[in-house]
Amino acid sequence: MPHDAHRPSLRDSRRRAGRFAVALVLALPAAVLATPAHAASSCVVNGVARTGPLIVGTPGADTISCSSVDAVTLVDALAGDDAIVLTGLVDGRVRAGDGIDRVLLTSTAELTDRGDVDGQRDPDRFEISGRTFGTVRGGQDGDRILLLASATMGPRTDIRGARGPDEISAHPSVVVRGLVEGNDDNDVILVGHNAGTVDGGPGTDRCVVLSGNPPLNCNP
Ligand SMILES: [Ca+2]
Ligand SMILES: [Ca+2]
Ligand SMILES: [Ca+2]
Repeated sequence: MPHDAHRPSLRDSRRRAGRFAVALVLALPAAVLATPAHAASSCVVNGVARTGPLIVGTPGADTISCSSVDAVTLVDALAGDDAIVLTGLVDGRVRAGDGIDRVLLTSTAELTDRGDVDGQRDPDRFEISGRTFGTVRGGQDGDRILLLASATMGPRTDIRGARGPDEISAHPSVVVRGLVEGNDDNDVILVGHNAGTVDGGPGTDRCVVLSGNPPLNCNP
């Protein structure tokens, strides 16, 4: 039958198409592997370029700026009153160490949900303008964490004053998502719209929430 005569060639072309699809799928992982998932860590410590996985300051006052901190990198400013400026993706950990530190997360920065920034000992100051989807901890002592107008938060954002009487203050245009928590001691928390959780924690805390979910564990 004439139809039968056509069948083998149709089967052949289908088989060829199938082999091509298999080849394409097999080729994909190699192409994906050839492209790095993210850029390597890139910081400048007191004017000297540094890369991961361990980027350390000195026991004195350092100036550290990072355009990328990958997931396996620890940036540790050590003691001294350090200035840390984060301008790009922060997927790893940043520790300010002892001393009165200043940490800037600029408008071009993104702290991922794995990223972790800790002021550690002494009263530190954080100025946050970027996308903040990970953890920011004031550390010991009375810290000041400021979320400026362009800052954004996500469901896994975790901003904690930790120990000491802290102030966490968000610009009214910032929508709070995730968690803002004062933790121990008498904290002050000032936010605009709360779509997440604002929690004073232990102590006599003063919380001002303009709209959204009411704060927890705060004194009126
Ligand atoms: Ca230092
Ligand atoms: Ca510190
Ligand atoms: Ca508290």
